[in-house]
Amino acid sequence: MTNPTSVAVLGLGNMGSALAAAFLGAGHPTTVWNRTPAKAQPLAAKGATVAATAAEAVAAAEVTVICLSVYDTVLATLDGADLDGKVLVNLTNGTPNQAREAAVAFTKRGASYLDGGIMAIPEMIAQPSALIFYSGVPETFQAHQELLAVLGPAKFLAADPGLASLYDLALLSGMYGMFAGAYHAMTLTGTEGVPAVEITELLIPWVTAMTAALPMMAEEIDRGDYLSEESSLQVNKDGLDNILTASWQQGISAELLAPYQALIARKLATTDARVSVNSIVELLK
Ligand code: FVH
Repeated sequence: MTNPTSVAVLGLGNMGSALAAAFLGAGHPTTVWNRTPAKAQPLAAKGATVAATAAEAVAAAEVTVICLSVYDTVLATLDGADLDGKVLVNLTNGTPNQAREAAVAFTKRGASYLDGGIMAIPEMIAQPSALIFYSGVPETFQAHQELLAVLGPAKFLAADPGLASLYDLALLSGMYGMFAGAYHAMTLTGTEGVPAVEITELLIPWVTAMTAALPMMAEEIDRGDYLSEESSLQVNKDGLDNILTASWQQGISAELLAPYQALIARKLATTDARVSVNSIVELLK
């Protein structure tokens, strides 16, 4: 690489360390900073420059990638740093409004701001499966797209800095819904001594097969007509009633699934029972 972009990484937790290692591996001069300095040592051994302060790290690089625990920590960490003319890429998990507020605050101080959402665990960084969403100043993304692609496929969404966080949290919502169902399944069969690993072997192909229904669901939700006949409000209410009753009879809590059943019941109270279960999204709006 001729003239590789210099980069700073603030925050060397599990994810920040993986990001810094990826930049070093790709040949970018990399300065690192962490509140607890010992975490910088493995990266120093790989060629990173260790900064004594966050401000010193920002000053040393063209692009600063931030990966701290929460947004309040990001704001406190950059307090007092000279951001004029700097590019900040904040990959800390947060809400759309936190991203928008950070963009306003850092832009006022002369920085060009990109916010990001990492759809990966640290081991996936620099692999093709490590999708990262970005939003913020489009020209800044274009200028540094190659650098950011070192971390994994980089998808730019919009100039609104809150969009990356919105997409990130939406995908995480899907993940948590799946985990909630899996916890319930493992606990329910566990009442009869079935090991969690045994039911999981059956759960994985079942849940994978069910993802085939998602595009049809999404099209119906976009149309808003709820006329498909595959899966009615009534049949899903009956199924969830059985899950709740069986859970009670087997002596376990159904609190992860009860709100789902309650939402279907609420919709059923005012809607034809043959209407598609996808219509419950109208109650979420
Ligand atoms: N790890 C993951 O799988 C997920 C994947 C998706 C994205 N997340 C988000 O990435 C952010 C960082 O996550 P992490 O896994 O690196 O988290 P930790 O290993 O716990 O490291 C936290 C870093 O934040 C520093 N820190 C915390 N509080 C402060 C503070 N008051 N002042 C300065 N730094 C602070 C901490 O420093 P230290 O404890 O080592 O001194 C770490 O550098 C996060 O938003 C995830 O949601 C990761």
